[in-house]
Amino acid sequence: MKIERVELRLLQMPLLDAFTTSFGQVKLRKLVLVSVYSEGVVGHAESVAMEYPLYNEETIETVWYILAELLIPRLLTAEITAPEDVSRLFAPIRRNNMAKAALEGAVWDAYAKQKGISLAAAIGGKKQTIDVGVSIGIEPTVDAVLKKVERFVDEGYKKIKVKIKPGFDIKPIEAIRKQFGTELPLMADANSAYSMTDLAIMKELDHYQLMMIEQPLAHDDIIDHAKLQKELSTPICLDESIHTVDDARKAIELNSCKIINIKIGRVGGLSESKKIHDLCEQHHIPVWCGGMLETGVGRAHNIAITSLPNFTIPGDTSASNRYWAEDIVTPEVALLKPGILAVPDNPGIGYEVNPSVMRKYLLREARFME
Ligand code: OSB
Ligand code: MG
Repeated sequence: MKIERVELRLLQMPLLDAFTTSFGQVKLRKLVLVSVYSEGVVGHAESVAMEYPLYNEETIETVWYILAELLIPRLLTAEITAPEDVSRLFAPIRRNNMAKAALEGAVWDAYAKQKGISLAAAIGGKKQTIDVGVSIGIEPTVDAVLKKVERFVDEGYKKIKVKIKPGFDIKPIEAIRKQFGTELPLMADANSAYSMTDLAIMKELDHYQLMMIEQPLAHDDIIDHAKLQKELSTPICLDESIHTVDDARKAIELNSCKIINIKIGRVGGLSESKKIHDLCEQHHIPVWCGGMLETGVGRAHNIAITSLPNFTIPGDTSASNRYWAEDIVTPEVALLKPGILAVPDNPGIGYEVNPSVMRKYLLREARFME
């Protein structure tokens, strides 16, 4: 695969409504769109880093810097035969996984297009449709949460995830269970907002038959999570703590979690995502695909990875209209049936970038050639 050119674009897109987590609020989503030109095709992917280093250590600008100064120059001068070579090429550079994943993902899309197969097929996915859920941020009131849950339940989403933080945890969960019953597939995501001193709150949450509690403790912890898991019957799911297949192996060995959320960006790309998927499958740890407020480009990558068999729990890949008045892809990502997305079978990610929509949100662009 000869990589002839790489283009970076910084986009800023308004969210339909603000998304709030225990670590902060996003109203305008900034992201880096990466396009790789190779032997007659163009592959696309996006970086999921946030504007500030509050979820992980990366930011939009560190992603841009690492891509422009280190990763793209390496890729343009390397001999690669398959996308798996890209993660090996980037391995000497520590972390910066979201930067790596964006470029690796664009190469995967180009590779699949060159082969004339879907990205899902290129990584070994077999599912033709995937069940999907939706993530609901922290809202100003419990009533506002209930309204959102109602809307997404009506749209047929197969899992409802709500964000919690100290002071806004038991109340929304209790209210959701009261209105929607215990059959509703419900989980909570704490984004590292608690510590072991909050054990009493965790034990109270344990009474609500949640599918899982996601990342309750520190972003870099797998020890306390193992202690906490011993005290709870609700499965713990790790998000922030897992960056590599080795992290996943250690967390499984320590019983730090019973479920893993795989985000392609957080783990440095599709190749590493697949390794984590395969390891979890061997250990009977179900996985699901997390979201990072992606445009349709990132959603398409999430759909492709979710087509692997051990993605048995609905993820956060909702339709474009969950966040965007207009998405940068055509067609937009839309539910095939309530709570179900189709896995495209056309070459690559299966969605086209719409240049006129994309240009509306463009803040900066740069082009790199050997
Ligand atoms: O922890 O899963 C998370 C968004 C930004 C940062 C972290 C997370 C999230 C979400 C949103 O939960 C998921 C989505 O894209 O809908
Ligand atoms: Mg999370």
